[in-house]
Amino acid sequence: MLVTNRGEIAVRVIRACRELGIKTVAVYSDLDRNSLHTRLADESFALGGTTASESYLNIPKILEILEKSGADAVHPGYGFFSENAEFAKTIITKGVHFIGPPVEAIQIMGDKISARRAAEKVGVDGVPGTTDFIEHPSEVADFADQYGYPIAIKAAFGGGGRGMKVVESNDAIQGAIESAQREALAYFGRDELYIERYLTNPRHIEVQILADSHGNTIHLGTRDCSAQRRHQKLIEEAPAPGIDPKILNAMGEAAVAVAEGCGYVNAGTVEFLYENEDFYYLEMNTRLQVEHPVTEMVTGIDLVQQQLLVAQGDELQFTQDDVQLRGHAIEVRINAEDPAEGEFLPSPGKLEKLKLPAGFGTRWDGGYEEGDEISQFYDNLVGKLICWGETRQIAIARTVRALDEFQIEGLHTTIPADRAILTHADFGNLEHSTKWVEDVLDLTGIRGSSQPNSSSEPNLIHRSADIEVDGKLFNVAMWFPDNSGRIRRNASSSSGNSGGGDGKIAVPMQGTIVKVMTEVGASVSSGDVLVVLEAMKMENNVTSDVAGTVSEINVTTGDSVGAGDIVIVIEMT
Ligand code: MV4
Repeated sequence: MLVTNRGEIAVRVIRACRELGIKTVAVYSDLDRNSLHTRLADESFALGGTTASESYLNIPKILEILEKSGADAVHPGYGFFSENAEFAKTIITKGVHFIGPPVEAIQIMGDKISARRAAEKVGVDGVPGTTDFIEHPSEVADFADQYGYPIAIKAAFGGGGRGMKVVESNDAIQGAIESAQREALAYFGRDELYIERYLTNPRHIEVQILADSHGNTIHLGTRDCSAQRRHQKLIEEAPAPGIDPKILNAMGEAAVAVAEGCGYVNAGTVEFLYENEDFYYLEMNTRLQVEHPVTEMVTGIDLVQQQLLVAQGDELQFTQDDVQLRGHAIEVRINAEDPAEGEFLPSPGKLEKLKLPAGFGTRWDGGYEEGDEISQFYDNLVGKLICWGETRQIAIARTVRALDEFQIEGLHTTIPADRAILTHADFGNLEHSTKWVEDVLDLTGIRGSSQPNSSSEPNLIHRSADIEVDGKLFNVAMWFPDNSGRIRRNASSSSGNSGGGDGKIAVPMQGTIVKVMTEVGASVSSGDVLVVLEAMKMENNVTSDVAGTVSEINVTTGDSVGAGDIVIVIEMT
């Protein structure tokens, strides 16, 4: 088995292969030479290069290694080429198993409009919307006349919220279309758009599908992925809580119908939006998902093992009636990001210390060991903590207990934010929807470590030590000035303004300039958008916090910028 991925999912697949006696071949970039997935694989081949596009997305190099290794199967993991029909076709054409669905199923579900049509064909309704590309802005206004605002404008070849814009009124239509097209073109190379009525407070519910090549298609229950921020899932759970079992079963049956309708084989996920006791089909993901472990924990079924068995032609060894859900499971994605009071700023670095939790019902799917590096060049997921409990309350308590056992030094993680979510009454009482993390949760004071507000002392190194005083053990946190001569950046606030209203406009995080919205000599007021920054997979407006005249523009479209870089200077009036 050639595993064309990295990090925790590569480790996950390699483990499942080893348990079945399947030899494994890993690939690695220059930065991943000594990574955990290469340490666990039977053989490892160098891809060369550093960035994802130079390495894990380098198809000629992957095919060369496929040839050299003699592998007769390829597992893509998730992300990268996992939903790329051309990649799957290339692999299959070489007589090599692609661990995933048939190419045609990938193609049907890759385009959101054909995916909607495929669902409607089997009687599964999506959110009220169109199944043709938007040809003219007037179509959006006409749709609004029929369904009212808000309306979601979505990229037909998009996913994960990219290229999705919400329109609240007629005068916002043109700008939203242009922004959605820009984002879709930048990310997917396609800018076709379609529209749906926008559900303002839905829960994001998905159904795990498993189908063999003998016509057996079953579902393995639901997952709730509503705790997310800017379309980045933070916490997932199974089964979806607080929903009538009849509705959950109806979602499961609808998902099976969609899978059967497109000739699906292997593992896949059908996504729904749930609001006011009703559910609407959203899209189908033709890959194994990051959050698959919560389904494994409540069903006792190893999904990667099932993928491998299905791919070698086996029939499923259990029927729909055999699938019995027990208890509740919660997954926390632990990313190398500083919650930074809600900014979630990337925090790559070396895992100087990584002590993991353990105990009953406590699982860690991680891609790294102590001493490994979390690079800025790849997804910053360190690993996933998955906890099972007889009830949701026990699962929550166990997850919080396990989070408190982590000892991670050398970089910041999202753990403080994850803990804030899990211990919040709204989460416990199921009063959260997909907008809750961004619109309701207060992350004031929640930062990468409990060090004091670092804006006054931006270069502090956090260390902790066990100190015994009169026979009693204390864990003492300390902060030392970091005199490593790093460049001091302009302290920047959340909206990208410079900290002190001095006319020096800095960006709040690393990213790419998508558009400069002003010019030298222009008069600007506080709050005017000056540049559009693509960061954290979204477009972010960087606004002025002063009034004056633009005197310097230091960037242009396509420039990469770091947190705190001054991009515009304004001569204040
Ligand atoms: C929606 C929606 C509400 N109404 N479509 C987000 C990414 C992709 N999976 C589809 N998504 C959504 N589509 C309509 N018509 C809500 C979401 C959504 C979401 C939206 C905003 C903020 C967070 C979200 C998390 C999950 C789903």
